[in-house]
This record gives sequence, C-alpha cells and structure tokens, in this order.
Amino acid sequence: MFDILIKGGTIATAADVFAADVAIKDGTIVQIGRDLGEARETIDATGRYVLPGGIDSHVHISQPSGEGIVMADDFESGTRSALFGGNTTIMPFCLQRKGEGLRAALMDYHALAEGNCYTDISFHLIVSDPSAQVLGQELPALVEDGYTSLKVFMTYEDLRLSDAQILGVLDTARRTGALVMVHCENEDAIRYLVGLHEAEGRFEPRSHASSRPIAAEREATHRALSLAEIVDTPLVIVHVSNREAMEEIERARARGRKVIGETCPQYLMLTADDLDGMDWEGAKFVCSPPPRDKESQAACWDGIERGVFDLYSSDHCPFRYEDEHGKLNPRGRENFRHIPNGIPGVETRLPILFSEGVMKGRIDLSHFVALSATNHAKTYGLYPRKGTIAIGADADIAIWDPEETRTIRHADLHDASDYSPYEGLTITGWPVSVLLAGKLVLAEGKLIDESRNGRYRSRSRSPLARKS
Ligand code: DUC
Ligand code: ZN
Ligand code: ZN
Repeated sequence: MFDILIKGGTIATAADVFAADVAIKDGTIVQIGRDLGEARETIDATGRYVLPGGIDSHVHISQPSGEGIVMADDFESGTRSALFGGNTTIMPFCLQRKGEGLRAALMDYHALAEGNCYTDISFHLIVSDPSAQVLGQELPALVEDGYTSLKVFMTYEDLRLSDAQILGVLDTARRTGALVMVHCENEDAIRYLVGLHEAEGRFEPRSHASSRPIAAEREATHRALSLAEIVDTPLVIVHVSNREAMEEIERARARGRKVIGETCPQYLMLTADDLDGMDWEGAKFVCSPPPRDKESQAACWDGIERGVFDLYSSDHCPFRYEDEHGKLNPRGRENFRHIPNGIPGVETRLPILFSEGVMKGRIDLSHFVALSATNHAKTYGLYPRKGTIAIGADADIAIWDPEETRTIRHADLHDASDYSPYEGLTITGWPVSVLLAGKLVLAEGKLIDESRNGRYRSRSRSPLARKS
C-alpha cells in the first residue's frame, strides 16, 4: 500500500515528458508507471503537469542589510511564498559579517530557520572576511559538513573583496571542492559614478541604474573569470543582466573553463525605465545589477534558450516599499544610494518562466524543468535526491495547471513585502498543488498543512568542483 498516488498527469523531467502515475511511500518516489496499485490517498492530476518541485538556488532571507534596514521576509514568510510559487527547496545565503566566524553566522541562521520552513532549505555562505582562520580552517571544515558553496562580492563597500582576497578564496575552494559564486560589478567605477550623480544633484532612483552601467558588470565578470582561470577553479556568475557579461561567460567556456551562468526574472521582464516611477516608485525596482533595456532582455532570453544560463533564480531579496525600514527609509527617500538593493520574486519566478518561456514557445517543458529545478540540484550537490522525478528521489513535487490564467497582484502573493515588481502581469500556468517529502502541503491553491516541516539539507560537493 502506497501513501500517495498521483494519477493521470503528464510527468516532465529535464529529459522526458510522458504520461504516468507516481507512487510515493515514506517521503520517497517508489514507482512510476501505470496500474501501480492501491494508495491511502489519490491525487487526480488529469490535465496537469507533474513536475519536480522548484529549487530556487538564489534567495535572501533575514539577511542583515545595513543600519535601520530590515529584510521583509523571515524563513516562515519566505518559504511560504516559495511554496506557493511551486518550490520545495530554496537556498538562502548566510552572511558572514566582518570579524565574525562562518560557523557563528551559520548558527544564527539555523536558529532563525529551525521549525519555521514550509520548504526544505540549504545555505550558501557569503564570505566577506577571508581571514587565515576562515580560509585555513573554518571553510574546509564547513565544506566537509555539507556547506559546499559560497558567494563573494566585487561590489559594496562592506562586502567587496580585493582581487588578492578573491584569489585566496578561489584557491581554498579548489583545495576543498567548494563552488564559488561571484557578484560581478566594479565597485570603484560605481563609486566614481555615484559621486558624479550626487555632484549633479541626480538623487532619484533612476540614478541607481545609470551609476551601475553594463561596462562595470562586464569588466568585473571578465576579471572574475580570469582570476578563476589563474587558480583553475570553476565559477558561477550570478544574476547576469546583459549580453556583454553573458559573452564573457561564453568566451570563458570556449577556452575550456567550467563556468555556470545564472540569470533572473528581473533581467527578462524589467528595464531601467521601471526605475523612473512617480513619487519615488522607482525604488521598488532597485536591485543590483540593475535591470537594463529591451535589448538586454532579449539577450538574456537568448542566453536561456541557448543554454548559456543553466540557472534561472529569483534573487528574491525583499524590502517593503512603504516602510521606514525598507525602500523608503529616511535616507533612501532622499538619495538612491541609500535605497536597499533587492526585489521580491520567489513566488513569481516559475510562473513567469512558464508563461513567458513555455507558453510563448521560447523553451520546451523539459528545459523549463531543467531551469526550475534539475540544474540547481546538479550544480549545488543535491542531485539526484532532488531536482527530478525518479524512483528513489525525494517526493518533492509540484502539480501545475497549464491553463490557469491569473494576473499578478501582490495582494494574492504570500511574501511579507508590500508590492510585486510584476504587478499587473498576466500569467498562464500556475502551480496548484505541492508535495514536500510526500506530504501534500498545498492543495488546489490552499495551504492545508501549516506544520512547517521543511528541513535543512546538507549538500554533496558540486560535480563541477571536485577536490584537487
Ligand atoms: N546581490 C544579490 O545577489 N542580491 C541582492 C543584492 C545584490 O547585490
Ligand atoms: Zn549579488
Ligand atoms: Zn542575491
């Protein structure tokens, strides 16, 4: 006797699309086929797609974000929103503050997450202080413990690493088998341009975009790839916003480098013109790198279609708009430099890709599954336990209605922000039911299990980043 049988749906993996039933027992997929037998509960998936639960490998939750600024989502609201968006695993970042140890930072995040998650979670580290102790002892031990990826920044005064520091991190990553993600923007160039904008009295949100131009992203992308080449380490270039940075990835690949590229919905759907809104409304779209122009959108779609981008993540980084601790904090309502960087999007990531990608014929359903789950699991060491529908995999499953059409309204979403950058966008195709570890948590759009049974998952090393 199975626990659950999902009957009559169309299953899609990153390789195949086929009609079959799925049988689940003890949280695991145990059979796939027809006439599988009896189950205690049957879910009718006729006319629906049965897909691996989404994995969003780039999410920020409860991350300290500067004096007086508070991120909108905690683990409860962030994972609830993720679940409604068809996700069963998210990977938030654990930020190391300068002078702080990595383990101490992780303990804080684990304490915040414990018992509060509607989806499974796993942490990437953000290394802001690569001291000898961190690189020599903490990081190698943490990689052994299943924290197998980390991010470094080339921008932000308090986070940026020098080239020498990045080389040190990359060298440790090569020796330990960690996978390094890089935020590529040239901080000195940005600082120069911010100064120029301020001198000219250009304080409005739009200046955020013009002070962080494509050249600053392209240059940093090239430099990061060159540093990784010198150390012979694979690299993930996160949140790519335009063709020039994308072409740096393609050139590095042509030289034989192992490089993974990531883009995000904001670079497919928004432009810098969105930062022009009346009454400082443009602050709602301030994120880094900034959204660019129509040509860059087309380039990012091209990168999705041609497989330059293996990863499509939300970069969910939510701040409330009408809030003195959010976008309209006292300094942020006067000067773009103080508007916190980031936008919400964990719930809308997959519906946007389904509607704009699959329904508009840009990608097929298997490519959608690869971008929504499989490639994230493979890149970050969760595959084949997660990211596919296969015997033995965790029964993390999203059931999609490909015909359901909805217009995005923040009032209908489940994060703790107070707006969506995609308000008013009409979407066809929504996840209607979600199972986490074989338990139906979301059923026909309703949260039916509030027990928050999502678990922290340690990860294997990325197959890209084997120890050497
Ligand atoms: N980088 C991110 O990855 N997310 C939000 C802000 C940023 O700079
Ligand atoms: Zn970043
Ligand atoms: Zn991010």
